[in-house]
Amino acid sequence: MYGEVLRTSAGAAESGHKATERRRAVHRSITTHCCFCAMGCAMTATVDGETGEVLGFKPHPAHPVNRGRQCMLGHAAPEQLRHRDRLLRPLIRHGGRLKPAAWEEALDLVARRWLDIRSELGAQALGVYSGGSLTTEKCYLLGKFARVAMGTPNVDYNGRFCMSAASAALNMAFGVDRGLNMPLEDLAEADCLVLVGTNAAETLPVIMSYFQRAKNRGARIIGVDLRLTWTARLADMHLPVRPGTDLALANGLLHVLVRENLVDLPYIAARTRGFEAVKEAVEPCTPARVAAITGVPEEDLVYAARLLGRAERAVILTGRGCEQHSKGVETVLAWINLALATGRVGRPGSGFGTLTGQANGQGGREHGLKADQLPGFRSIEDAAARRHVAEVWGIPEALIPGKGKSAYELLAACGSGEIRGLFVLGSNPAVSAPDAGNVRRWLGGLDFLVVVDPFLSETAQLADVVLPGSTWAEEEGTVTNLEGRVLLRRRVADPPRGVRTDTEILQALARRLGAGAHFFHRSTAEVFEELRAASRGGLADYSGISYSKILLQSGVFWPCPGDDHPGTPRMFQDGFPTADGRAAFHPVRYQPAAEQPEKAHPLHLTTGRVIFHYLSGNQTRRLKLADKYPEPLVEIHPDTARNLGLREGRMARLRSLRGEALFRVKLSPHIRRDTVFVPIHWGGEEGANNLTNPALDPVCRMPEFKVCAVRAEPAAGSAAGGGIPSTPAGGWFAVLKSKREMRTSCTSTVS
Ligand SMILES: Nc1nc2c(c(=O)[nH]1)N[C@H]1C(S)=C(S)[C@@H](COP(=O)(O)OP(=O)(O)OC[C@H]3O[C@@H](n4cnc5c(=O)[nH]c(N)nc54)[C@H](O)[C@@H]3O)O[C@H]1N2
Ligand SMILES: Nc1nc2c(c(=O)[nH]1)N[C@H]1C(S)=C(S)[C@@H](COP(=O)(O)OP(=O)(O)OC[C@H]3O[C@@H](n4cnc5c(=O)[nH]c(N)nc54)[C@H](O)[C@@H]3O)O[C@H]1N2
Ligand code: SF4
Ligand SMILES: [Mo]
Repeated sequence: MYGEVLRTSAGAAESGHKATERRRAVHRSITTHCCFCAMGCAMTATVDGETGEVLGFKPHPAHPVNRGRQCMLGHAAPEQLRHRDRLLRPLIRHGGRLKPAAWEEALDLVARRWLDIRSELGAQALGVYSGGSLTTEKCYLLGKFARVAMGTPNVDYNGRFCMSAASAALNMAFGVDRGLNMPLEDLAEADCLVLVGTNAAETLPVIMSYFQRAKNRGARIIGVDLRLTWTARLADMHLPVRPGTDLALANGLLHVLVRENLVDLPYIAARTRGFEAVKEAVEPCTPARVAAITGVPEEDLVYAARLLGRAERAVILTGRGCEQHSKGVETVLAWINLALATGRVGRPGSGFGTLTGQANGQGGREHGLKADQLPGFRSIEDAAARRHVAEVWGIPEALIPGKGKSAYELLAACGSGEIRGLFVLGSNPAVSAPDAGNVRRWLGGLDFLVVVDPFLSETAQLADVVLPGSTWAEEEGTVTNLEGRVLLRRRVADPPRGVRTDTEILQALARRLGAGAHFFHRSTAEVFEELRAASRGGLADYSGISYSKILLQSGVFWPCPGDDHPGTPRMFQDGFPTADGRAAFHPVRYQPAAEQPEKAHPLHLTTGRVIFHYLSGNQTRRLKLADKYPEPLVEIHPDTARNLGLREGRMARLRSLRGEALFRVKLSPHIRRDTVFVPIHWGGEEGANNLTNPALDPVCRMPEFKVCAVRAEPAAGSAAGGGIPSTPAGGWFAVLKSKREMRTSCTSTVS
């Protein structure tokens, strides 16, 4: 399936001409995987065998993840490879401006400044900030680089802003964090799907084909979102919840299920612990009370509970909508309680899962990019885990630092002066961190900021040294998709002339820091061999996975603890990896979001994605696709807009206690009247994160991206600009291959 197919191009026009004969090229087909979302769609690149030039990409017709489908982001991804904005030389700041420099000069400077900071203030004054777009090999190497080469405990990644709430809840309830603990195929087998705070139609578009298959079999779908999104339109029921109240909704549903005897008592007795405390906790969560908190009508709540409770097989899936809150962990636990009480987890076509976002959001969090973890999902505070990893790394255990600071706290430590030198590789926190105005000031005030990126990001613009990084198709490596399937991204093209791969950069810096011997890998495959060994015996055990096995099986699901082990598509069939083999219920009680609307800031603000752009936008704002959505739009209900004097296509200024931002107005009857939605893909004065609240979840340190209080007012500004993109009939699913599948049958409207 992944094999390189050699074939000769012999176009009709070429035949017969000697000159063209000579140019007959041997073309190669190389299978890789999309760099954007966590579906990990397989794509095939055709490469000129003589020149190495990439001639084109198309979705892989047979790979089981996407079977010939891809979305418009996947289609646009290859434009990055030879984009004119690519950074081709290192940049060093001189006299306030970034100027081109030679590689050796830039690398020497970076190492020298880090060594200076380290000897003056200690290694903990250095930090590493990274992201889930990187391959698992790079994540592994960077985690090791921070601890072994730089010697600092302070390494974390943007997954803290993404998956950390679900990750903590999964660990607490099931003993392990794999986003989907069942294969994607199971989703198509469900009779009821509950989609909580996910707009998969725009964020994981290809997954919609699995939902649609379930629906075609008669499955009932419940969508929980404060907007009637294209995802919610696939649903039979839309529950337009008030932002930040999903926990109350889940408890209310469980209350009804208990009352109506729709819980699975034999499953609860055999496979779980702690149900009685949860039953008690949901006792007061009557439909009337829950309706008052969530805004979801009582009868809809009861109807939804019955749909879920009576379905033979049901899956509950959460997205960032319900997770990115200061009560994110408890909210996910509340939905897990529902899945456990109805006996779903560990059964075919059933279960609970979180929809991982970034291409390698899963692999990144497994192999050592988190401040508290070592490879294989090992705790950095566990003595046996430390010994195992120290042995693989060939260093004394005492040299592995302890737990470091979480992402937002790492950035805040740049502001307080605790961190003086930061190394950013694979993230753009000047746009994507909460309360970004402050974060930009903190980053700008550092003694020494180094950024590695293929494009000059807003964070790179603040740096002292910028190193041109490679893109996904320029370096081989594995990624783990949202279902826990380890995939191999093959290298399709060489980096542009002047650019080094991320791995080469880490190796060159390690040498200069005196740690070269620990980073002496001759290939990515060698890094993978090391990480396999480091993961052996851990929860995310990759020890039985090899590149050849991935190619043979179209991906391998972890855990895969031995060479002859086939991998584990569906987990928990025989038990949970907890001390007693049971899943744990956790009683949770609703508490309001950290910030509520008040007179000066009367609206809820929520933030999220549109299909045309990816995350901080540093990659996608440059692509042709951006013409379809060139500037950020604030979605607001027409009645709310009228009261505030806001008009379609004109500008609005939003203000929160933290800052302000400008957006063009898009009227939408599909959003709650008390809430406005803005996309996150811009920085500067269009930055959603100028407004957001950095209140953190006490357990996982997730910021409250999804709800804060704002006011909105008309702003001066031209009515020109990109205009409001119109939505194609049938919604964005129209970009998927089988348009025929797209029907909507929503039964409720937004209040
Ligand atoms: N096109 C595109 N695709 C992407 C990305 C991208 O940037 N662009 N990013 C990738 C990444 S990293 C991630 S993490 C995923 C994220 O994927 P999603 O979780 O699907 O994305 P969001 O748009 O952040 O949020 C989903 C929905 O939550 C709703 N929402 C907001 N607040 C609440 C609330 O309090 N409760 C409930 N129930 N719903 C709420 C919003 O209206 C929104 O429709 O997408 C991945 N895929
Ligand atoms: N308000 C609000 N804020 C949010 C969210 C939200 O919903 N609301 N969502 C949060 C979530 S879920 C996430 S995941 C974060 C993500 O936020 P960021 O981490 O800022 O996301 P990206 O834009 O993917 O940043 C990746 C950077 O690395 C570069 N890059 C990509 N691939 C490579 C590579 O292989 N090598 C190198 N060297 N560089 C590479 C890209 O050009 C880009 O500049 O944002 C969070 N911020
Ligand atoms: S669904 Fe995700 S992985 Fe597939 S093509 Fe689109 S962005 Fe890429
Ligand atoms: Mo994410």
